[in-house]
Amino acid sequence: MALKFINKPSIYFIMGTENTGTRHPLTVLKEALEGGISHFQLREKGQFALTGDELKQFAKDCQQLCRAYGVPFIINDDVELAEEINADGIHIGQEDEEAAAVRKRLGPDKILGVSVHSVQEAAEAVGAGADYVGMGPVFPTYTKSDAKKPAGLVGILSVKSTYPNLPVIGIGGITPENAENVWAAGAEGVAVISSIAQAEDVAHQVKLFSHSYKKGALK
Ligand code: FQP
Ligand code: MG
Repeated sequence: MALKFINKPSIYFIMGTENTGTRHPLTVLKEALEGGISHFQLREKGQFALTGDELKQFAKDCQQLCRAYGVPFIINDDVELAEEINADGIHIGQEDEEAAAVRKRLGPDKILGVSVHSVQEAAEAVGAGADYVGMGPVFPTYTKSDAKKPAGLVGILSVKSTYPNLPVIGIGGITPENAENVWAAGAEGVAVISSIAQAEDVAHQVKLFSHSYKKGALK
C-alpha cells in the first residue's frame, strides 16, 4: 500500500492527456517519475478528454508506471474510477462529491485530498477525514479556466498556523522560480501541471522543483 504521509518537500505532479502538447503523456509521466516526483494525480479534463474504457486503460497505464517507481497514484474527481482500478487515492474539490462521503466510500487506507481556499474549508476537510488539502491558486494560472481568485501564500500561511499538522499542497502557477516562497509559507508540497508537463526536459524540471526547497527552507 502507498504511504499516506505527505512530507516536505513533496513534488506532486498532476497531468491529463491534454496537458502534454505533442508529447505522449505516458512518456512525460515516465520522465517526471525519473526526475523524482513524489505524488501523481491523473486529472483528465477538457474537450478531448478520454472517457469510458479508453480512460480506464490510460489510468491503468499511469498506475502501473507509478507503481514501478513507488509513487502514489491519485485520481482527480472520479471516485468510481478510483474504486474500480484500486487507485491509491482520490482528490476532490468543493464542487465534487462530499468529502466525508468519499472517505466513507474508500475506507481509511486510501489517500483523500480536498481542495480548499480558506481556513473554514480546511476545517471542514479535516473533519471529513482529509489526509491533505490542496490550497490555491497560489499564483494566477491559465491551466484551469474556472480557477478562483488566488488564495495566495497568505492562504497557506493561515491554514498552517491553524492546523500545523495538516499537510498543505500549494497549487496554481507554481514554477521552480517562485516555489521557494511556497515552501517558506509552510507548504509540505507543490502541485504542478504545466511547468512540468510542458517542460522541454521534464526530469530536469522536476529536479529544479526539488532544489527550490532548500532555498525556501532557509527563509
Ligand atoms: N489541489 C490539488 C492537489 N489537486 C487539484 N485537482 C485541485 C487542488 C483542484 O476540484 P478542484 O481541484 O477544485 O478542481 P479540478 O477538479 O478542476 O482539478 F492538492 F492535489 F494538488
Ligand atoms: Mg475537482
